[in-house]
Amino acid sequence: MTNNRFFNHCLICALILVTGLGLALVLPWLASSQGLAAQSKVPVQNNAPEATPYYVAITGTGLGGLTWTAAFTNVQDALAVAADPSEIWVAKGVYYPDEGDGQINDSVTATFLMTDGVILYGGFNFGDGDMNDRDWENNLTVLSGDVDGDDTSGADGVAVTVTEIVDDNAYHVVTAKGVTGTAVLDGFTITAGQAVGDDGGVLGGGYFCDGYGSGNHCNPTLRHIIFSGNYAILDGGAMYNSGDDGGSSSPVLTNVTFSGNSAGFDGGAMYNNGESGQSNPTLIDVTFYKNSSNNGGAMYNTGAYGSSSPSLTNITFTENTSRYNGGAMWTDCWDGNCHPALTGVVFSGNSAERDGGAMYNEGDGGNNRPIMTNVIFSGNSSAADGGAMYNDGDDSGESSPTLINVVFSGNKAGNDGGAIYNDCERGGDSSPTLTNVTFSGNSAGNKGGAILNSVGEGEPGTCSPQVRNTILWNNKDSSGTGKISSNIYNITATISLSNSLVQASGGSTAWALDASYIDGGFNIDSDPMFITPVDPSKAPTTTGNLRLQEGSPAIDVGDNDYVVDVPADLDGEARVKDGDGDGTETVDMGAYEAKGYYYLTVTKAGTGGGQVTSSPSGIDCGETCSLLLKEDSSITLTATADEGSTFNGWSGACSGSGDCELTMDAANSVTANFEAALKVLLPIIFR
Ligand SMILES: [Ca+2]
Ligand SMILES: [Ca+2]
Ligand SMILES: [Ca+2]
Ligand SMILES: [Ca+2]
Repeated sequence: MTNNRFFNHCLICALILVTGLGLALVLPWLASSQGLAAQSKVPVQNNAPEATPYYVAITGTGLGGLTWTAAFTNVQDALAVAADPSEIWVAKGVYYPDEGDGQINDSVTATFLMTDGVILYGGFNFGDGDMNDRDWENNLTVLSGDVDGDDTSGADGVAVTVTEIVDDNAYHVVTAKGVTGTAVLDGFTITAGQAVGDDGGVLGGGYFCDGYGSGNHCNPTLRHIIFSGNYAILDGGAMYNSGDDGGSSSPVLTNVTFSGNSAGFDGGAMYNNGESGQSNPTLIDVTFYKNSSNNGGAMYNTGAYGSSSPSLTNITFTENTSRYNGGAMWTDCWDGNCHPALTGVVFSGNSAERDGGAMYNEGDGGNNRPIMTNVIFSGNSSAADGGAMYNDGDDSGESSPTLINVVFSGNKAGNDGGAIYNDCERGGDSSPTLTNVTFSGNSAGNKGGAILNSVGEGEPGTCSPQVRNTILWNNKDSSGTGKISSNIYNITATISLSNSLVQASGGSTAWALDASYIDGGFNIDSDPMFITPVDPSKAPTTTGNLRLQEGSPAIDVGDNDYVVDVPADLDGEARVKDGDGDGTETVDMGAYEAKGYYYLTVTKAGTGGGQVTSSPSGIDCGETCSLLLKEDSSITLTATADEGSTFNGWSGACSGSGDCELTMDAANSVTANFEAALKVLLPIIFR
């Protein structure tokens, strides 16, 4: 099995790099801020050692831990002596929580306990003297729950999936209780936890963060961590954050990967419990890959009677699965308040066997208002409703996300709502606000290839999504493509559309739709000319490129008022550009702003005279001293002095006295300086 194992392990290691690479194609600004490839050597973090660190190495001698040679041979012995503040430096290798003085061998309740002021660093080679020598990705430093040593994991000791766990493993590999951000874990792989015990032992196989109960908290810091192959029989396969019943649990995670974790119930990787309390974790540069559960294949947030509003920045959810709802993420806000903030997030290839292939937003009796900026939903699928997203404003609750610069591409629902299903039955409200969203290539087996809005029967609710600067084109339902119903289907609901490209609508000038489609004006109906269209009959698919070709009718026809606070598009490019070269910057429809046109202006100065010409031609100054040029185009200016003058060089966007070469990534102004030649009066000498 070694080949297979090697391949699988490489998948995990490579994922960090490959993810960055894949994103470079999809979302360059996201990838650059992620910069994962560059982080294998970790620079010195905020705190320099407060004291001589304690050292841990398998090859140590266990003589006090104050040098590498005297290093403790297990992590528990270092934790036992580390006071606040201190650091523990751990060399590569596999470490188990049942090892160390006072530990009971093979005990499933053994756990590494985090405390305030103690920073654990993994990723060293034995003998490394400098934090900069640390290489957490190559010097794998593993905290393993396989206390009885019989798992089928490979030589590196990392469980790729939970199927490698055998017999007794620790209920929680790592535990924290009542800690602040000074409890730091940095540079480890946490694997093979198996939460199958009693009481809390069924939650958080990899990391149990206990902030339960009034006045309690659990807000640790995790950096450069991989959670792989952890299991919980109930919730939170890898990590469970308990802030319920008046407590709070809001850890901060940076550069973390959750891969191959699983839960018997909810939150395959992560469960954030803010029920009657709060759980608002912060995640930056985090990857969720192939995790699974009943609901929320990767992440489950509950803010029932409380709040759960995680902040997610630069996150990928890839190929997570749920047996019921929310293939990647579920947020349950039953009688609570939830406002997850997602910025720079990619949901790709996730699936649910019921509703919400990527995301399920439950507002049942509460207020669930996620804010999603620069998000891609691509190739997700659900067996029933909402191929990418299901918004449930059931039972007088609200589920109304705000979406800005979002793509729904190649998602598929077996039943209704190929991309989004808005459910406002039983007096609920599901009225998302969509600004600069692109829907194309999505498919529903029944109705609403892109969006289905359902008030349903019985006690009616409110479904009235607001759609602006948005493209709905070539989505598919059971009636095929090219109809309004194959894009949007309303069941006694209404939808307002303005400044949008709406297929089969006739546009605002020839509105062809019934009263459930409210024409807010300036809508159009023609092929948006995507660079690579997505075939909805191929959904779920992650292929395609929904940026606009030059000459697209969606360029410069949005309304700038809707993007006043939106500085960038989905590519991180300026959100408003002059895409048609008429000198006015107007926002495009859809998630991507097409390239703009910028003026190049040439000015002549000095006492002399001359001409400035360009290649390609267009500038011939004196006569023509300004030119509108396509963004990123190149132009070369040449100055030629008149007789009796000399060219004295450029100022402004160019310098020197050679040709002026410019790339038009903004408006440019250049000055050519000509000086009159000095008149040399030759003395005439008479003899
Ligand atoms: Ca053991
Ligand atoms: Ca075992
Ligand atoms: Ca534009
Ligand atoms: Ca324009």
